[in-house]
Amino acid sequence: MPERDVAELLRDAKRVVVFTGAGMSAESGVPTFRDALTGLWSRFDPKSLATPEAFAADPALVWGWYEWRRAEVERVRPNPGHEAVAAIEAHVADTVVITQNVDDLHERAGSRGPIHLHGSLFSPRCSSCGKPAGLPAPGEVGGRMEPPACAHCGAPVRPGVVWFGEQLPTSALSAATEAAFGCDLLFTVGTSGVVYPAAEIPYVAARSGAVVVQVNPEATALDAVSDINLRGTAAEVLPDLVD
Ligand code: BV8
Repeated sequence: MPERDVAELLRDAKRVVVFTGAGMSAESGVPTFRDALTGLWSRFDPKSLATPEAFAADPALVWGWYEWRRAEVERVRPNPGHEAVAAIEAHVADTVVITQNVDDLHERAGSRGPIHLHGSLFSPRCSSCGKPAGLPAPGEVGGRMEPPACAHCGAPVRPGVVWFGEQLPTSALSAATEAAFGCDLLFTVGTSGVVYPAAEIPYVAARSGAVVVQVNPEATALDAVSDINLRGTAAEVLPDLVD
């Protein structure tokens, strides 16, 4: 189905879900999850670094990686793909954005309140008592950094993200599942669809009768559940779908 017809589907939709992954932020210059392993971290597999075990073994290595990634995000801007998602929300009142990304580019593009299934670089918390911690003042990043101590209990502060082997926030996952179950059109944008349970979301939408449209320059595991595949990048394809 060409992009023109997808624009028509969008015009007739009652509830839209936009489900995004690392590819959504690629054209802003944010390294995708796997591309973020450069320099000090280039010898690590993301699945080994983004884990509670890695943080317990070497908090400075892991905290330094996230502070470097946060500085990278602060250095860039939302791309036309993020802006098109915010435009969809302005056109279709009942639009829910669900992201696997830990950056704040959807918010900075004007999206009202994306559901962050895997947390955020901007919400560090205590690794022991769980209390929210403030963001450290900007400084030199790129290497090991000792995590700050929690102001309440003194334990190390950790990034506010969901690591491999950790449960997703129950409220985020149930809100996302409920939105997918009730939508009539779901866009999956810039995700390889391999990380669960997040990757379940497009299947929930498909099972409840929604049309699933994938935006990705490459084939992914989600080809299997997509009714329409728009083979292109987020910043190229999405702006053409909204007037
Ligand atoms: C959990 C935060 C259980 C941290 C991340 C089945 C069911 C449940 C769990 C599992 C399961 N099978 C395996 C598991 C375990 C695991 C998992 O899924 N492993 C995978 C690798 C097989 N899942 C978990 O551990 C989850 N937790 O299940 O807990 C549990 C239950 C009870 C009690 C305790 C525990 C937690 C997973 C969350 C991990 N955290 N992020 C951080 O960011 O550092 S995941 C991280 O990787 C990202 O958030 C993202 O979700 C994922 C990367 O995926 P993508 O976003 O898709 O990015 P990727 O680079 O892969 O692909 C980019 C795509 O974009 C590509 O397709 C590319 O073609 C495209 N692209 C590129 N440029 C563009 C573009 N598209 C459009 N435009 C462009 N310009």
